[in-house]
Amino acid sequence: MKIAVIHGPNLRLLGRREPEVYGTDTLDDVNGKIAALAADLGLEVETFQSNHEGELIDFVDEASARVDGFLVNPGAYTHTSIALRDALAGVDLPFVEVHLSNPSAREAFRRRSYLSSIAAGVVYGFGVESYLLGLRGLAARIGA
Ligand code: CA2
Repeated sequence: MKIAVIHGPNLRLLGRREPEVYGTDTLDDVNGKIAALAADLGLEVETFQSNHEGELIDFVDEASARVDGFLVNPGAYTHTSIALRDALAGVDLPFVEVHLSNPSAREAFRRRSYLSSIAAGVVYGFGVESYLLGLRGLAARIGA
């Protein structure tokens, strides 16, 4: 089984700015922790980050031919992108939405997610552990 991890806009800044909100792990650190757990779970994993909505949508479409599910931190597109929702709905594979912070405890505009109602599950607020918990959930969901 194989999954793809998608990091949305600005997440390449991880560990370099706003550590009080997003922690001190860099994106490479996060990807390394995901890769280690994926190996334990017997999963293949590939990762993708983009600051561009269309690139994220193209990746969902292309990767859908070779993966069994997605672990997605859509960043700010969580709160704005009907197009990313449509892309994930259209490929008919399970995905888990994860966030480092708890968006519901922040500004009001972060309370709406266009993705959560079609996600297999959501994990918010545990820093890098959100990705690892989400990966475990996704693995169980795809029967890995
Ligand atoms: O908590 C999360 O994981 C978010 O998806 C992060 C997004 C934010 O727009 C969502 O509401 C919640 C922001 C990602 C920006 O990442 C940065 C990392 C370090 C420094 C600055 C931005």
